[in-house]
Amino acid sequence: MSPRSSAEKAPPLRAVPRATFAMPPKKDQTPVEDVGAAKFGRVKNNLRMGIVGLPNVGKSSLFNILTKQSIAAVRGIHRRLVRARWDFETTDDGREKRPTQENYPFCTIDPNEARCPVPDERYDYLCDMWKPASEYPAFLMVTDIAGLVRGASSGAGLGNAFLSNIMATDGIFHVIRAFDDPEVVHVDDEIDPVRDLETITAELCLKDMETVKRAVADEELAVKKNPTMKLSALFKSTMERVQEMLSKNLAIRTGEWNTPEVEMIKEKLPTLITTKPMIYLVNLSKKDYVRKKNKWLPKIHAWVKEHGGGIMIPFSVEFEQELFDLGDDSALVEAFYADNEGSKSALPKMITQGYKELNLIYFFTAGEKEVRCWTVYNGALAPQAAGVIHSDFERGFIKAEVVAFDDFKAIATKPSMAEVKEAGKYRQEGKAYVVKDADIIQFMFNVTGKKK
Ligand SMILES: Nc1nc2c(ncn2[C@@H]2O[C@H](COP(=O)(O)OP(=O)(O)OP(=O)(O)O)[C@@H](O)[C@H]2O)c(=O)[nH]1
Ligand SMILES: [Mg+2]
Repeated sequence: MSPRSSAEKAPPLRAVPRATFAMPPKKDQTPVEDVGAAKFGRVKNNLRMGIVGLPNVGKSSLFNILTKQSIAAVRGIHRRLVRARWDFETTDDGREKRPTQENYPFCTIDPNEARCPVPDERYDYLCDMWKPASEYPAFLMVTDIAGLVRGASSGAGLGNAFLSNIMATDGIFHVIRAFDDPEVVHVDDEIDPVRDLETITAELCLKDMETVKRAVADEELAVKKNPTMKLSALFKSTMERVQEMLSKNLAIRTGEWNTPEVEMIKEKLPTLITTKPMIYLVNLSKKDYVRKKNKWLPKIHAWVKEHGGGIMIPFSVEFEQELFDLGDDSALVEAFYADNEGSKSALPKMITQGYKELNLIYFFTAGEKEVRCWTVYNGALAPQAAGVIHSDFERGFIKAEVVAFDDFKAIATKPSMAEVKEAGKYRQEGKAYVVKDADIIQFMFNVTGKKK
């Protein structure tokens, strides 16, 4: 049987949207660096970020905007695709039928979970080039979590329930309130984002401390029961260091750990919260966001730096909401930008950074039928990447035909690989190939081989 290619045998897929967000400035194609806490992360392709913070800081408001944005992006692409092929459906009285939220259930998985399209101009470029029948961007999964209060680790508020929700995520968007509004009560009365950072960090560290203590007790019990076993020096030293950091309110991800220690933490303490990557989102008033000034920003920045560093993204629920409410009327949007010193939405940056912190990348498949982003963890080998499309592709993997997006863009003038092949940029890669971000790939596979 002759080998088949992934383009011939892709499973049936539905048309999904392309992000309509503005793109941040394009960076050069340097390899993705190994980011922060990624070393503690799970090696999985569907990872999620959870929105965490004190009550009333704007978590659900942010989540709702992200969800509405995603639905709007879906609508936009739907309309574009449909228009390209046949007239847009109209209602009995001749008005254009608007796709409704119910048509796009995949944006909101449940009331607390959204799939946010990852904005990427490379993907847009491929869609514009191929004009495929269906388009499928990469998505970042985001979960809204209820507010955490002081004492949550010992059961205050909904306490442990929140913390177990956080445990189930792979990365954290930590929302911090730096907007003042007498109408919106602060749990601790006064606005003080640095105190809030301390409160949340302390709760997360306390919860982790509980996890470590339990793990140590379990291990000691196992040794007691089985005299042939003994606590390894690595176990003891790692657990001691973990406890030492937590007792000082320091997140485990910010420590310097060697590979055996990382492995030990992953094996014995898989549910730690403070190993997860964290992005700090500072919710400002619209006024402060636009003028890029707020008295707390330098203090928050200093705190983050002292606590192991991390990405801090200022944003404003108020600004995002107003911008979103303008819809896709470009004249109104331009006027809004002009009125607000050219400030743009911070949501695209949140999504792309979230994706990056989770150590995820995507490769493309591109053809007339479909242009699609496929998410893999950074470091995935070609057969594993093939397996994301279909398990047969991984089982029967023969080779991957690969061109880097930048090479394709520089060479191809039409939706075909012919020019790229001629220029010698169409590579044949085998099982040991590590997939790179934005590779355009076609897999060759043969499934007649025995199941391994
Ligand atoms: N003025 C102002 N109000 C905001 C802003 N962000 C959120 N709010 C208001 O703050 C209140 C609480 O916002 P939510 O988004 O529900 O807060 P939350 O963090 O999800 O709160 P919990 O779910 O209780 O933990 C709402 O009345 C929002 O309208 C903002 O940027 N400026
Ligand atoms: Mg909420």
